[in-house]
Amino acid sequence: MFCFQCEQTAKGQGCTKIGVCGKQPDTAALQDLLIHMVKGLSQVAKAANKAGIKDAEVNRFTCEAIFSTLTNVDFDPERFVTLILQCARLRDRLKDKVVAAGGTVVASAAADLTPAADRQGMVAQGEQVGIPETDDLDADIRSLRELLIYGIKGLAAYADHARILGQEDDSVYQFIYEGMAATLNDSLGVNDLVGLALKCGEVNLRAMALLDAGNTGTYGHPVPTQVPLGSKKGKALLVSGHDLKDLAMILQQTQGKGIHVYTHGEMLPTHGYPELKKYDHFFGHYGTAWQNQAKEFEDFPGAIVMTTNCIQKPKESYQDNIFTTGLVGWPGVNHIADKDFTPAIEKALAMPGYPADVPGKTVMVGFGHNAVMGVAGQVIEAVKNKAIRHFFLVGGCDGAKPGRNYYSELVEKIPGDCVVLTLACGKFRFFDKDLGDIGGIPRLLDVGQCNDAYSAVKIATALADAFECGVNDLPLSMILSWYEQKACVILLSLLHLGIKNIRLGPSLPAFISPNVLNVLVDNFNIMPISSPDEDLKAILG
Ligand code: FSO
Ligand code: SF4
Repeated sequence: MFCFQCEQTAKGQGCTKIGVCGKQPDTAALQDLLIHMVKGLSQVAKAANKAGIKDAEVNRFTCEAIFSTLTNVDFDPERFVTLILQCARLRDRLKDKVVAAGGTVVASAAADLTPAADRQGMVAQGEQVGIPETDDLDADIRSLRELLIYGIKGLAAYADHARILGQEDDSVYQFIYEGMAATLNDSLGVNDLVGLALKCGEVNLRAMALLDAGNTGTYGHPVPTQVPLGSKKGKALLVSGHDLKDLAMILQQTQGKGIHVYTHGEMLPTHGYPELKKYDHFFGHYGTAWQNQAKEFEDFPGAIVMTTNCIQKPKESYQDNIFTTGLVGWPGVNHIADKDFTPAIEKALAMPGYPADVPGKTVMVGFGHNAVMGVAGQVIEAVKNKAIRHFFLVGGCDGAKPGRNYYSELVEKIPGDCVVLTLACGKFRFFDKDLGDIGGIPRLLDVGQCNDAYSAVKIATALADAFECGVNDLPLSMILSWYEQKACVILLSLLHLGIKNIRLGPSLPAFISPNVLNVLVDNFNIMPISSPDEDLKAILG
């Protein structure tokens, strides 16, 4: 196997024997085969688009298949076998439609590949189509193709989340096909691929706007909300991941059953949504970021549902209490495919729950674009009268590798006349710190999940409009932490917007070649994080 798509890749170079995430070589090969076949399907989908054919099932499948290969989503090889067979079936059906409509399907190895009859055969096929060695391919072309694929993985994840809430745009699907097919096109050079990567960032803004419309249209705009970190006496069910609809269904299905529902990880910001917070039994938040789940889940006295990434290998101690749903999967873990969460509810009822109330701190969530824009006048006034000196966006993923203490230290050291906006699971390094307020404006504003990065973009552009300047001229610094491919596409979106001087850590992506890094540095002045003191000095002078 060879995989270097995430930040924790082995030795900062690539996982070759087994994934640091726990991905086994056979699953890695099946994922490689699926991605290769989706490239072929994308070639056919482009021909279909030319012939005026739309196929909603292919659009949905493509996003689900790509999202399944994102880090920490699906580790179950059998599910990939099913996806590979489905890919071939949908591709061949689409080819027939194109031919019937008088269109032409270009022959290609990826679009013509027939999956082997069994899993072992598919693994062998996957081993032939993984990421090529650099000797076989120019290092910069390989780097840019992979950057584009990882950007599309993030884009497909956001498009899938949006579709689940009824928000779709054909232009998003058409770009996914264009981009995936482009990674097979040997005539494309460095400039073409850089252009496509930035276009991926642009299209992602559309996907994230759709997701924002889906989330806020269905559950209302988040409002500032105090979330308890303690627990309530009684039965307990924990929901992790990013999928608001799954959470809403769980809240509905647990109503009146004597179970308190808690959030874990990226589900924390859901407490701010009016249509979710209305449930009395939606109690509070438990635990921190994904990489701490083994310890935290072991200690949770109830059932656990993972709605999306990031899942880790469950320990034996809680293997029977954890359930997956949607695209997330782990071999041997109970999977709820039909959204009837009865098995998880029954498990929660059978488990001890909390014997007594456990007191705890509270944290504040709910500072999406609507809430922040509601106090925009106050914020602008505070900047003008110098009560607020600078804004820091400290956002992104958390992870297990050392070096991420930088982010908590940085937030602690940011002076008291500065505001910190945060989003995604990286916030758990400092989410329960009391940073106080500036004239009633909290100094730590939780914008939401990584899925809400669009909110941060909206806030930044609204501030720029108010000050009649560009985002780069604002007293705003972006200090980002990355881990998986949703973070890659958010970065591409920021670059598409022309945002400069982003600090990125804890390490730079292994798939970025030195020349590609130079392009990013020359055009965007993107830089690695250094130390909190040095970076603060450079930013604030
Ligand atoms: Fe974190 Fe995982 Fe939300 Fe990522 S839970 S790391 S960017 O999948 O999705 O922030
Ligand atoms: Fe390694 Fe990350 Fe790939 Fe897992 S997803 S195999 S940790 S590079």
